[in-house]
Amino acid sequence: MLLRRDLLRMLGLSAALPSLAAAERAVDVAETRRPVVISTWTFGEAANAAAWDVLADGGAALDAVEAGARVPEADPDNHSVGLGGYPDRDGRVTLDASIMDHAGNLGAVACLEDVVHAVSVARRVMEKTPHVLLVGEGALGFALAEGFPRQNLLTPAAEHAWREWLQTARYAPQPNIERSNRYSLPDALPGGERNHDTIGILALDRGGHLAGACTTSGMAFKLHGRVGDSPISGAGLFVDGEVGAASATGVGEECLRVCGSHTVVELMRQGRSPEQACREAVERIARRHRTPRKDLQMAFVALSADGRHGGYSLQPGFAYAVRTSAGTRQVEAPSLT
Ligand code: SD4
Repeated sequence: MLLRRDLLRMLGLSAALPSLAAAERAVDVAETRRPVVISTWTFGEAANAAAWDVLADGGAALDAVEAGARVPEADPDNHSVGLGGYPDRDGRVTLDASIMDHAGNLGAVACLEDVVHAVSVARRVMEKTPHVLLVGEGALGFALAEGFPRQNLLTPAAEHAWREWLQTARYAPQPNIERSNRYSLPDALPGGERNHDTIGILALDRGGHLAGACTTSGMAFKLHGRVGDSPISGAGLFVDGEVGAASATGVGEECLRVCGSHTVVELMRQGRSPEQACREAVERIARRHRTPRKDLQMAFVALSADGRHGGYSLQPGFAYAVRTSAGTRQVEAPSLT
C-alpha cells in the first residue's frame, strides 16, 4: 500500500505540506467565510465587534483578538475580567491573560495587579522579551516600565460583593482533590451570579492567519497567588496556525489537568471537527469525576484553520458569539449533561 509520506516523496513534496486532514479540508476552504472571530459567552459579542473592526479592514488576527479582549477588560460591569473583576480572598484583583499567534509566538501574564489591559501586557511580553510568562510583581514592574498606567481595579461593586462573601466565607482552603466534594473557590456568588465569564477570543484573518487571546480575573475570592488556566499555554489557550485554535472557560484547575486547549487542537489535528474536539476534551474532564459534578462548569471553543468553529460545555448554559461578514450571532453550545 502506498503511504501518504511515500506519495509525497514521489511527488517531490515534503512534510512541510499541511497534514492530510488539512489537505482534505481545503475542499471546504472556498466555501468558508474569512475572516471570522469567535468569543466565549454572550458578552463576547462586544469583543467580537471590536475585533471585527480590525479584521474587516484586512487587519491581522493578532491585532483583532487583542482589540476584542480589551473590551471586557475595560468594562467595570464584567466581574470576571479586568476592571471590576472580583478580587481574591484578600481583596486584591489579580489578572491572568495570554495571547498567541499562528506561528507559535506567545506571551502571558499571571497574578498581575493594578493594570487593566492584561492582554496588552501579555502581548508586550511576547514582543519585547525573550520570555513567555511574567507573574506578580515582575509582571507589574514590566508593565509600568512599558508605560501602562497604574490603576485600582477594585470597583465599589466588586468590593461590596467581596465583603458580603467574607461574612459567610469558609476562609480555610480545602484540598483540591476529588475526595473533597467542593472547591474552596465558590462559583455561586452573592445574588446568585455565576463566576464564569473569562473571555477567550479566537480569530482567523483574511490572510488565513489564526490568533487567540484569553483574559480573566480568575475565580472570585481565590487564594492570593492562585493562577488559573487562562495564562498557561495549552490550557486556557492554544493556537497552531496549520490546525486551529482553542480557548477555555470554567474552573481552570480542571482545564490545567488535561491541558484542555492543546488537547482540543490536537484532536482537530487528528481530524475531529471543532465541536467534536471540544466535546472530547470536556469528556476527559468529566471522566475524572466518579459522580457528576453539578457545581463544575468547563467549556471550550475552537476555530479551525479553515474557518469552522464549535464549542462544547460540561453543563448547559454556555454560549459563544460569532462574527463573520454575514453578521453577528450567538451559538448555544451543546453540553454533556
Ligand atoms: C480561571 N478559567 O481562572 C478561569 C475562570 C473562568 O469563566 O473561566 N471563568 O480558572
